[in-house]
Amino acid sequence: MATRRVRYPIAVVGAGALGRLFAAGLARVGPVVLVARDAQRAAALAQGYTWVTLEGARRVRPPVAHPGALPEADWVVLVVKGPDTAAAARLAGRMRPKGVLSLQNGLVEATLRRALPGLHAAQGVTTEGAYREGERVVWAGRGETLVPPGFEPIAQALAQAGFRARVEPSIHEARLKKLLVNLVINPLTALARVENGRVAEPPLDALARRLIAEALPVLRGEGLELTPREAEALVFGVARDTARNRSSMLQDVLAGRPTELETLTGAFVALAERRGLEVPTHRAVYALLQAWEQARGLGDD
Ligand code: KPL
Repeated sequence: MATRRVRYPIAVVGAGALGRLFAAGLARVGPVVLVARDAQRAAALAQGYTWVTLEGARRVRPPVAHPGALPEADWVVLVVKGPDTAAAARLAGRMRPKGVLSLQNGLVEATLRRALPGLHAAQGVTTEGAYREGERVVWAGRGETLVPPGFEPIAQALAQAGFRARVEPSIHEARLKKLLVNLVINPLTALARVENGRVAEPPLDALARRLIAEALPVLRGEGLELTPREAEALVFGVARDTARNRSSMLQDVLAGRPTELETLTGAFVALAERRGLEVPTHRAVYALLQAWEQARGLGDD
């Protein structure tokens, strides 16, 4: 006789900094399971980890699962890296959820929907800043999490857990704004090996302004109407709000892991090309980071 699987209200798929942050917070207010990449990582996480906030450090031990022993879940939150979207979405589908919400960087909704035909799946946005330091996860910058209509239970659970979270009807615009933020902060912090706040200061702010100016016509074509002033206020605002955070791309570079270069700057440069628009500064940061990845055998070739 088949044994019944445990069913959680929420599962977080992806045990990087953000996954650990959300799971630690959510575990304070209700059951949540954190799904790691494999049994070995799950076993290490099951020992617990340290969650560092401005108020201090505490030991947390949310339940952990892995692809070989998956529970069921009402709602799944995906926080894996861009290139892992399709595989993680299929995994999420095996948990028989009511809905799958991605809080990843880049524009991944099309991939998500292809991987989960007929399932309620969409992409939201988070600007929470967290990084890992060994087994510790540091909540280094309070951001905001916006979820599309239809995912109210996730917004409510996150808000109860102390995160700033709400339903955002104009989610497409929010996703494009987040993409702009990531196109500027992530490559600059990864190349200069600095925390997010430095993007709003000389000398990086000048480079940031160029990346913003080049990105705006391309993003306008996708439906984002922002003046350069508004766009700069947005990007520098996130940089300042998460000033002490290490961007996800910087964390990958420091750990010698492949970055989200292809699903962020790579995808953006390809989009600009399709629209016949020049984005030379984005191409330059792309080439520099691609060279770094290839020199370490991390890139595609
Ligand atoms: O999304 C982020 C990332 O690091 O990937 C920001 C918002 C820039 C926070 O660090």
